[in-house]
Amino acid sequence: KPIGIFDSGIGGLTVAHAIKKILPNENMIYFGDTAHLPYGDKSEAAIQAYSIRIANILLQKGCKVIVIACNSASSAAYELLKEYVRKDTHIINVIDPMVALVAQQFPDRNIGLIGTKRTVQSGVYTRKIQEAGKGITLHSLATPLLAPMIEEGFFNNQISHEIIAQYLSDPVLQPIDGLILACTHYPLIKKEIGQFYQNKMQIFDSSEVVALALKQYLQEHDLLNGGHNAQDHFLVSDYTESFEQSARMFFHESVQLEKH
Ligand code: DGN
Repeated sequence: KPIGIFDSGIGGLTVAHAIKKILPNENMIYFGDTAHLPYGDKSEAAIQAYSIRIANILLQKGCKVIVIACNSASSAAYELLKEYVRKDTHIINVIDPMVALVAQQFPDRNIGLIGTKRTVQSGVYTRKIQEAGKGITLHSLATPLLAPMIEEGFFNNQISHEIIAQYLSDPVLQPIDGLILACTHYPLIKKEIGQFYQNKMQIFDSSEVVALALKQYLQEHDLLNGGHNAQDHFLVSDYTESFEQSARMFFHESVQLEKH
């Protein structure tokens, strides 16, 4: 049975890539909701509707686990999806593993967070960090230009440097001892963000922790795939060249997109 992974576009490929690295034998179905990106500015109701549609497709394909590889969708639709799929399949979001990691590593500190408007306005990280009870103060800033910028292939260039510097200079983010990248697109600009802080800031991105959370779940439930010829499928709601290019960059040249 495959693992289903979805995002609005290419952001979730960072999570999918980390998953394939530690779980190479797993079959993967990746869904990029390219017809509806970016999710970050959409209403909660819209993201919930998109997520249910995608979950139905992934369930039809027999996925044993669905990873919501998007913070905006995790904050808007995780509770609903969990309720919707009930016992059929397990849902993993990108927020809980990150909160657990930060709570463990940075108790009593000031932590910054950047993400989409949907994620920041939802207040879900603030609530979950508080619930973790480790005395962490969260300083959150919505950075809505970043995901579309990355989706268009603008990173590691002068334009991205300037936009990133402008956002990270915001007073909301001072002073902080670490920074959460609360959008799955942002690992693609992690290096630039690190450079802004002269590589002296601890930067948390969710791809690896989420992959580890998935591995742990599969192990505990005896769901690991024993086979060797793992196959990956890439579904999109709209064909876009930029998505295809990114999927090929993260995976292999032979990636074929299927429209759903
Ligand atoms: N990658 C998504 C996230 O983690 O929030 C959404 C980015 C977007 O669609 N704007």
